[in-house]
Amino acid sequence: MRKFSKGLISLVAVTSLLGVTACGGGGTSSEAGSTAGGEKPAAESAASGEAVSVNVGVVSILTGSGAGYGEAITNGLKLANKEITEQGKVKMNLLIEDSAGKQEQALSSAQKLMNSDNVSVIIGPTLSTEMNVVGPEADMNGVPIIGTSTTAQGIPQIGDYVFRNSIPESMAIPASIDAAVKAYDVKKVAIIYGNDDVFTKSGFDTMKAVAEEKGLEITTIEEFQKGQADYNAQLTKIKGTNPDLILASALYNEGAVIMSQARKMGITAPFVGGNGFNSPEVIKIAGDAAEGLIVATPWFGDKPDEKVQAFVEKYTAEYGKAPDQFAAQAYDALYVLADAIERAGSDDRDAIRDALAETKGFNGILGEMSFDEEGDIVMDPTVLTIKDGKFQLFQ
Ligand code: 1QQ
Repeated sequence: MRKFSKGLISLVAVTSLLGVTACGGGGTSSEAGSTAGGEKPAAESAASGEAVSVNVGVVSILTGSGAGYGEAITNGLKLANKEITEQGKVKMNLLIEDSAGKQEQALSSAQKLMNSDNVSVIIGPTLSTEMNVVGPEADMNGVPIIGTSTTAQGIPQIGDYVFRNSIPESMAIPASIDAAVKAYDVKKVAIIYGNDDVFTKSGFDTMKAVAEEKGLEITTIEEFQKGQADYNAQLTKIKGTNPDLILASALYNEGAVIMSQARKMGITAPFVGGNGFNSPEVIKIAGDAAEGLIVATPWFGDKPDEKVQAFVEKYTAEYGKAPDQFAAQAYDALYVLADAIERAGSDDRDAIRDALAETKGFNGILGEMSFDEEGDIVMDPTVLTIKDGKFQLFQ
């Protein structure tokens, strides 16, 4: 890991943006947004008029239990890449590898991309559990890596080459608990979480901290493992403590089954879920039992915003279904990367890393985003609920 502060670089970028604006020249905009920067290489590539060509590795879940996330992510990336290629300034060759949601496979996929395919940058992997092993390896090799769905605490802090454009659980969960507590006059909460996954554990830490901060009584804390099919023991315990609200930190497979079994047992308390629940797969698996789930997310597909609606239309036409949060985050991430590559003006790994770190005020379909000094994203979440089989604004 090379030690230099992402923050210091960002500061330089702001200064440089002011400089560019004051001169009225150059600029560093792409169709999806503009950021600070405007270093020499971008000027060179603009002058030559040639598209910068870059090999981009993608590590995503294409098979196995989290494939719904990976399908949305790779769809979002492919759509963005098609548009970016047509714009003619950056040409990205996406090399997509399956991680199957497993640490070892994610690591070997990333190693192949870095060492054999010689990619300049990696998008992914899908899970924080995977990023915890892939991130340090990419950082050690000096390969910039962008998580588009990794939301556990500490991901960008892995190293200077590690970024994400997904909002952390620590930003999403306080918003959703806050809204639920106000709406349902909550005094007592039960918590259930997966104890063998980096993301679900991190979500649990935040849920517990927020509940304590708000002075809520935690009636019980229940744990489960990935792939578990029967939650009778945990739910019986929860039911017995009669909570006003259930906080669940789970990926969609386990989360949807938990909701479904809870409703069958006659538990009526509303659920608050973390990022793992922000998928239409929850509705597909849990059906009516998914109704009333409360989540916070930077993505809302019904937002009356021209850019959002154009994306929804294009995505739906291409894939025959509406995009979810994971598709939207991946789509924005590729535009952020294209913008950085354009400013870097080359496929050099360090130049791309530095340009990424300079990203400020990028205006994408998720709204305006910046990386903070540690490479974490700064953005406002929206609180949604599942109503009539659809994610809608929670109000
Ligand atoms: C993480 C997550 C998951 C929900 C990604 C699919 O946020 O593992 O960090």
